[in-house]
Amino acid sequence: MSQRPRILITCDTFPEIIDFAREHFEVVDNQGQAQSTPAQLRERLQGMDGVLVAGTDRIDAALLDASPTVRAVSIAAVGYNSIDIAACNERGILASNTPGILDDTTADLGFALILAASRRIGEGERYLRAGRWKRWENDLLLGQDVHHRTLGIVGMGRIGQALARRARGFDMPVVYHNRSRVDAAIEQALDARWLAIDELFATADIVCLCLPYSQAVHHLVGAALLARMKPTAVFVNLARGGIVDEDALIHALRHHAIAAAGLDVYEGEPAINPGLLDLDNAVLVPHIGSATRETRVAMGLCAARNLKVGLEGGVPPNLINPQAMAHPAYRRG
Ligand code: 8YV
Repeated sequence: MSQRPRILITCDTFPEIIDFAREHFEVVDNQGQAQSTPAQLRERLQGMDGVLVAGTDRIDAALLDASPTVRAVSIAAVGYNSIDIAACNERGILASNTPGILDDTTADLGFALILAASRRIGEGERYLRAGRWKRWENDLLLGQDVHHRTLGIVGMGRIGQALARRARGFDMPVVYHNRSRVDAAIEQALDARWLAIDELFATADIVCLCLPYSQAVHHLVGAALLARMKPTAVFVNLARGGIVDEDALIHALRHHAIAAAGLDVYEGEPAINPGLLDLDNAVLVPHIGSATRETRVAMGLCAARNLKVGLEGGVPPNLINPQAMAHPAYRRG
């Protein structure tokens, strides 16, 4: 009988995913571990054929060299900036992700942040819980309207489009920036207008980042783009912390150069720039864009299925790097 592939699940997941994995693989499931340290990851990967990772696990060339049996890396996330794809390509290792599944859940959180930052929900709750609400005041916690305000979406992929669909219910004109314009049919359906990025920052009342991270967009949003925003504008980041120069954002918020921000992601997460913590006009949540049970289970199962197909010699449905299959180092299993 041929041996079943061995896989490592790097950290806590749901029983549905463990059950699926056990049907197909020999599994080291690591349950009870919120996260593996890099040293643990290196040790646990010894002898593994595949690995199911979370976005917090960094998969780089050195780790792959130290884990020569690994043939497939599957991330339970849409963003895969934590995986060195070029290093996977050069070693014939398949990499896959979970696109499509979390779009609506993440766009829901986007809207929650837009509303919370615009209408000062966090501030209001802190004020009330601190026992500071003594009387009705005409100008208590005045915020920014969301309805009929112009939403600027940077990154018009699946999540950006899901956000644009929600904006229609709030009667919001939508402008967007994307490296390439989306199909005219999509622009028409979403009633969305392409703008150059600096124009978008100047035009929009609410700017929301929905683009994938790459070195090319590192600190894309810094003092120059923030300076283009209106003093009443709201900034939301659903994408990756590294796209924003946090010191520049803190400066803009502290000096009320913009009205507010809603952030799900941070450059050094889970460490938070202390300057952000002092700001009353920033709504801060801990990278929970995809965090509903249904969506996280669907992401985990998708990642496990990608691994199964890849380790059986097939093309994973969400393969990121077809180049790896053409590489002499690719091992079909
Ligand atoms: C993940 C995300 O939960 O999918 C992504 O890219 O940012 C989140 O949905 C996170 O990366 C942990 O895996």
